[in-house]
Amino acid sequence: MKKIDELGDWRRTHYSVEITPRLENKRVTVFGWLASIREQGGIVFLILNDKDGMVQVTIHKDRAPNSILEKLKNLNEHSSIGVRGIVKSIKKAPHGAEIIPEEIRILSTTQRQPPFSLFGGKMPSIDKRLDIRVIDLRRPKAQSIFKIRHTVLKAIRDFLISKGYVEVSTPKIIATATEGGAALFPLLYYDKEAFLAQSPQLYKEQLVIPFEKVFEIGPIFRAEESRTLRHLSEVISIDVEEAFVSYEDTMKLIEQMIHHVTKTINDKCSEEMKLLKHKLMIPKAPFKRLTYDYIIKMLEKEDVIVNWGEDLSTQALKILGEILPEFYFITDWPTAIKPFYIKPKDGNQDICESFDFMHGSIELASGGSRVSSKRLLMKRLKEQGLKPKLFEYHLRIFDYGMPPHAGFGLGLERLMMVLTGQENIREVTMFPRDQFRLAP
Ligand code: AMO
Repeated sequence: MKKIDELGDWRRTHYSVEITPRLENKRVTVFGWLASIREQGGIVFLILNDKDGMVQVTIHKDRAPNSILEKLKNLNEHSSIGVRGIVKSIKKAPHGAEIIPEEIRILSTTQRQPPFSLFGGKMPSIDKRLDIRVIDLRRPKAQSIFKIRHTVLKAIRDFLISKGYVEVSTPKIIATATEGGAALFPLLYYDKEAFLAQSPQLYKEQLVIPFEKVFEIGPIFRAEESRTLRHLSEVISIDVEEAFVSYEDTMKLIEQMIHHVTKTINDKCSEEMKLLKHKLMIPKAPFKRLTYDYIIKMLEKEDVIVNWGEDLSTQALKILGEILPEFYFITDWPTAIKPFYIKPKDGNQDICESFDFMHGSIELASGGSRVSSKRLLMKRLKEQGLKPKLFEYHLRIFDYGMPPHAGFGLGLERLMMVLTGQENIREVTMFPRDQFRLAP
């Protein structure tokens, strides 16, 4: 058994990126994981990797204390270690400085090595990486993706809060389906049947009565039967709902939000974007608004037939991705293929005040003006084969002054795919869930 040291009273004084010539001759304590050990002409170079980057620890074998030489025998890559030593400037090291160690504490050793290198080389299948996801997440590319995700979430929160939206949380164990019955996860709630929420839809609509402008960033659950590059069973949804507005206003809000998010990424994540080799343009508003009718005519010219009233097939979306490699909206969908809560158009009940917000072939969000009359909502429920009685808890609210309202739900993972140029939704999800994956 290799000997493990205690953390004891050691605490970090600096992160790797802070070890610069500015600290010349200063004593520092750093922690991290051993990324590589290399020996060259009696000098051992340790590269220590922490959440921010790399630092070099240099051991001159002829001068180093015996205790350090002893420790070297026990070190292997991926061990977590602490190093206390003196900073020396050296041009070739990361950030222009290295640490000459006085003491090393080995805080864990490794039992085995991952089946891939964290710092380049050939990658195994994504499933092999996902099996040890937190190790995979140490790869610089993954670190970049999740730093950008963190920035995106903050930018969205900041944007919505600055516009007066209140952050809410709604139940994830619910009584009825909102987005169609097939994609539901049922569960036993004490002795009753319940479901995991497919969206916060009915709750966010109700919450416009007390708060008028609300948003939620939280999980939604979809029992997707197919394994694709853009579907998961658990997704983070950015849901917005607002009283006294229509879908037109909601589309404008999305434009402003996307502008703010892309600008923030360009300002704050340029290093990460460079590492991902992805260029992100700040899109010009207004984004195109193309009606469903226009889209199916456009597809017909490309020999892709979508019969009026049908959803867009995978093939149709692929073609759209080639013609429209940008942000755009598809508006005014057939009422019959949108959920019961979407408001039919005043002059033509066959189409509704709805939109899908797209980038190329990817649907990022959908939204619309909502039905605010109880009578119409009951009619729409029946038309969609749902029982108004099951929605009694929701319908009763409409007796107390439900205002006209509109909103949208935006999938964070799909937005992240577009923002970071990833093909597989799993790359932008910390612990993806799909039909075949329930762990880790
Ligand atoms: P919708 O069902 O279109 O609308 O979902 C909204 C957005 O959520 C994301 N999304 C998914 N992402 C990955 N995997 C999935 N299985 C998945 N399912 C949904 C997509 C999608 O555009 N209540 C309405 C929204 C509203 O009208 O406010 C709703 O849920 O990005």
